[in-house]
Amino acid sequence: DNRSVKDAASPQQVDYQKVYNAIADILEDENYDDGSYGPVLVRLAWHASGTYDKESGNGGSNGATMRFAPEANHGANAGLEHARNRLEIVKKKFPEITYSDLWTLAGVCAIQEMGGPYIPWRAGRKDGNVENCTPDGRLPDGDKGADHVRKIFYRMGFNDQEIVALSGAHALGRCHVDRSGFDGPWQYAPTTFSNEYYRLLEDEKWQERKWKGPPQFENKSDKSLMMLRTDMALMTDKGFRQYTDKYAKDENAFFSDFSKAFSKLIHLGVPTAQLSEPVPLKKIEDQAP
Ligand code: DDH
Repeated sequence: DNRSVKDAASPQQVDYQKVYNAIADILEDENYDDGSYGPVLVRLAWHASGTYDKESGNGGSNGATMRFAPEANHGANAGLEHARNRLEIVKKKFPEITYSDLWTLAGVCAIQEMGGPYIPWRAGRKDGNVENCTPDGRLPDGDKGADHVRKIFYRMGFNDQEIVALSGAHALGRCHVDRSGFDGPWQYAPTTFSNEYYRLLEDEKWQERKWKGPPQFENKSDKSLMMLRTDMALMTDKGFRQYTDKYAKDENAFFSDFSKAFSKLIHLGVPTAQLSEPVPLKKIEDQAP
């Protein structure tokens, strides 16, 4: 009886703008963190995609393998259950969408709704199974330097300019002691997408924080902001610094480069033949009332 083997809906059957709007609806929650699930949804899209390895071609957002225990339990993914659980509300309303499309679409929605640029997104990712989980260690560690950052991102196929552009996502959200061990936000308005991250990197004085936790930096002026060692590398490494300078001065250049690099990230490893044309996904504020 092949009626029990239900084919996944073809990408055309889903109204992605409706899914987008449903995600936009569940971003805010005054009882969660800084009042928004936006930042953790962006981190979910990034960690689902950033496992890509260009040599073997495995990893990446196709598969949504973070649903399974080995990958869900990787240290780098601590706390992402908050994002995955929140998105169950949307998955229940739109069971036809795959998790891998939903998680990447949620990242796009969160960035756009928090004031970021439009991000081109294509549908068509398929969900995999537990055998497709990637080995631990593919995502970056915050307590390391420029060499480590390059090794991790070159493996995905990114260059120095794209690395610096992608890192601007740290305008959003914060570190949580019970997730990564690190503590605090990178900027004063952590639910607003902007180039503040680069500006603060360059304009604040940063010193090592003296505490029992892992090595991180704090701003001298009021000690309420943080930078990881990997963030500091974007200022101290010559190859990275030219782009940090550029994005600190020119938010339009940052938005444009971030949009391209983030779009590349969330399609890594997805066979082109599987993907739809880019789906126009309007911000709520740009939709007719
Ligand atoms: Fe990140 N990130 N990230 N990050 N990230 C953390 C939080 C967030 C690194 C380490 C951490 C990217 C790159 C790097 C976001 C997006 C992106 C936390 C704190 C650590 C640690 C987690 C916690 O405790 O909750 C390192 C290292 C790198 C690196 O490049 C070397 C990139 C490329 C992105 C992206 O989206 C393109 C976001 C958003 C958050 C905030 C999450 C939250 O819950 O808030």
